[in-house]
Amino acid sequence: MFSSKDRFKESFLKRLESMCGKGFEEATKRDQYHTLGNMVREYISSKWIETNELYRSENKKQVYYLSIEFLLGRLLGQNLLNLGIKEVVEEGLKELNISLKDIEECESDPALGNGGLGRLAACFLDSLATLNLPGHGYGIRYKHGLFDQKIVDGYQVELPEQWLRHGNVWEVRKPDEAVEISFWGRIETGGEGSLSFKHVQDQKVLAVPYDMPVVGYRVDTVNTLRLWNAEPASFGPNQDVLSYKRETEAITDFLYPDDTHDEGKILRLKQQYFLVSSSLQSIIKSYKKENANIQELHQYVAIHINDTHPAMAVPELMRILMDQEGLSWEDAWHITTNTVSYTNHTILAEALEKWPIYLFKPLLPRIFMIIEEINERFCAELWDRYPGEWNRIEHMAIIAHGLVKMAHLAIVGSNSINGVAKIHSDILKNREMKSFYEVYPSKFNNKTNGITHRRWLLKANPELTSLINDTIGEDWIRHPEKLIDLKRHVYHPELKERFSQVKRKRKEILAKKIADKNGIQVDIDSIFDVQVKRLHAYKRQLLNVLHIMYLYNRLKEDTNYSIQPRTFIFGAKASPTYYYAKKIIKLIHSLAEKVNNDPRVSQTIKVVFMENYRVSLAEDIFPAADVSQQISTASKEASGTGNMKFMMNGALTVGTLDGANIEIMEEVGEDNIFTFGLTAPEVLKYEENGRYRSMEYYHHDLRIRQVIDQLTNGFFSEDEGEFEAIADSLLVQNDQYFVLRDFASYIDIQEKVGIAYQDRGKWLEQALINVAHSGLFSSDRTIQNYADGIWNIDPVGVKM
Ligand code: 26Q
Repeated sequence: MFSSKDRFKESFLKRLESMCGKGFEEATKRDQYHTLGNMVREYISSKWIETNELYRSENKKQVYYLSIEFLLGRLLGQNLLNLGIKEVVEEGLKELNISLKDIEECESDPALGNGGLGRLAACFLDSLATLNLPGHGYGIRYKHGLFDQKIVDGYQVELPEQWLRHGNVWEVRKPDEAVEISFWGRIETGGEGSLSFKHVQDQKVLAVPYDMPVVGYRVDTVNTLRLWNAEPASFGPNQDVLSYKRETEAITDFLYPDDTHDEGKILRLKQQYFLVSSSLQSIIKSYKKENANIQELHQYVAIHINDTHPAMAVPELMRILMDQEGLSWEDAWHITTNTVSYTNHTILAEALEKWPIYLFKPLLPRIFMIIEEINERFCAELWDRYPGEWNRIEHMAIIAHGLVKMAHLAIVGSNSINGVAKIHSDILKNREMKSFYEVYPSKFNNKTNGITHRRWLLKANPELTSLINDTIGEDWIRHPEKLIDLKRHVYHPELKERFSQVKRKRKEILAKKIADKNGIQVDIDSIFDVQVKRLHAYKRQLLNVLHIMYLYNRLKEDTNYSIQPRTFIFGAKASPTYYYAKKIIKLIHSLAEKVNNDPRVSQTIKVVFMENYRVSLAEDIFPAADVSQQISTASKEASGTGNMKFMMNGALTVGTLDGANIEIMEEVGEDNIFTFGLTAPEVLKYEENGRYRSMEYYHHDLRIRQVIDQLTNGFFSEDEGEFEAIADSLLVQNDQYFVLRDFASYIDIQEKVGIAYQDRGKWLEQALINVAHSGLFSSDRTIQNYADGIWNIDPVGVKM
């Protein structure tokens, strides 16, 4: 049906009638979307079946990537592209007077993640399939993904997201493969000789898998993303049926909207065990179908846990191996630790997961018993190694002070612990997890993050893709490191000119969106200066805001002050319970109001906040950016991945020496990036010696004093208390993230950016150099590193 555009048109029209019971004229856009989606799904299914059969028959090692989040983004366009049928479809539709883009926009954006960690998982799936690697995702089918953000009067309001409202063409429900999960109850110990454990009076929940195909780029491999849905298992005679139903279904109702600040909610713990237990049961079942010997599990199965959220994979695998497979503790431990590997995504102490025993033990009695045993054996080992060093042992224990420490569990129970950028992995080894590094030096390693260039370049920026193809051919798509071939051409006037046109076109597209949504007219010739990411104090959107306030003041005070016009674009969701973050959103809006309505200032600068930042919006933003703001306090951003998406689309980075910014600088060279601010060792030193005094910066720098005073003196012509909490964070609470300390150097670097932009030719060269070096940050490279260095898996050649 996709072999030619005429064939396609014919099938499409036929299918439209049979699926929607409507003629072509009556059919809505959504009807068209459903029709096309179904055709594509059918096209995928034979490859999917073939892949699964091959995995069964070849019986090679497979990896299972467990993640509480998969931030997929829309799938129709990506699947068409990966299958190599986008052009046929696009042209066929065109002849029917239908725009593919319009159809694509009918798809809801599956937002089963908060930000970086969830999006990384989605990029990894794309790379695994494309590299023909046998790797599958396991996650949760949240009924409601991350909330939709509405801005009302400058304040964030959260609305429930409803991605399943019109169904999901990409999923297949597999009720035959459902498994049962036990919560609550108690454990009866019995048996003679060898102990046995029976979980009684438990509450059972049914986990039903929904499988989604993961299509590799122009290969026949189709891997699986398995998302679990919670349903009632069976209704007992004396049960309160309604409340049981409500309680079970609640487990997969909502994604927790919390990015990095901890919320110890029992439902979240239930979600975690639900994911882990259903996934492990299903993995073991399918392993046992092909393999008689459970002792060899680790030779055929790798289980990766994306942060500590699925860390209960360690005790759960122990439980299955001992209680169900009858293995000894020693054998089970050998297999478990050789199967599980773990990625850490954060160094913020407050984000490290800890669960109170009083929540944990009653909900998961057997799992708790096993963790206690792991802890006792681990502490005994430590005692042998460090006799008498109670403090050290208590500090490293998995259970201490009434808390279960998930990171400690993950480290002890896995064979590999990796950070997500060089500096982050070094900080883990030398500071945050130093004591564990001393015990298990060989477990620690780095895997610098990456992004899939197929979504963030081929799909998001077809204009730049064509330009690259015209310049260096198409080899780079399969081998992204070959983007470096562009480097020979960056000084060619023709390439520069064409790149400039591509950027301009993409800025026009974004400008139109901004005009439609925000009612703000922005200048295409201004610098598009963008900061899009979750709102968090450590990411320092506030530093960006204070700089804009400073510019406003200068432009007001000095009519001769002339700078390159700039459009400051923000996009960010704040966790609904994060008071400070929500205040920053309000502040951005108040500032926009002030700046954009000033007849003179607004000719030079504008401020735009784009509502409901999400994957689909991101695909319009990255290609249009000139400047990428990556200004976290050094040492706090584990890696960042937006930085890579900007770079790949030819934006220049303004950044601190943090996370992967450092590796970006190493790649492009110091001349092609704008770095500023404290370094990580300087920040860590301040934190140790406590010598930072933000008040001194307030008193000694007039520019700082002016902008901070404006937060509380009615400058924004609102309630004077509105931004007091922000001013307090900077002065009364001594500015935890060193905003004032880095303020002056940020102003300097931003001034340099403005000047650099005016040398048009040079700027274009620098942008192209960034594109040329972005191949290193393809998730294909990252996944190959995981496959070789951690999972020990090889490609399986699916050929239809
Ligand atoms: C924890 C407890 C309760 C509820 C929610 C959570 C929770 C949820 C999501 C904690 C953390 C997250 C997400 C973290 C995250 O996205 N980290 C980012 O991971 C990226 C991929 O490695 C990095 O690039 C970023 O630097 C890092 O911040």
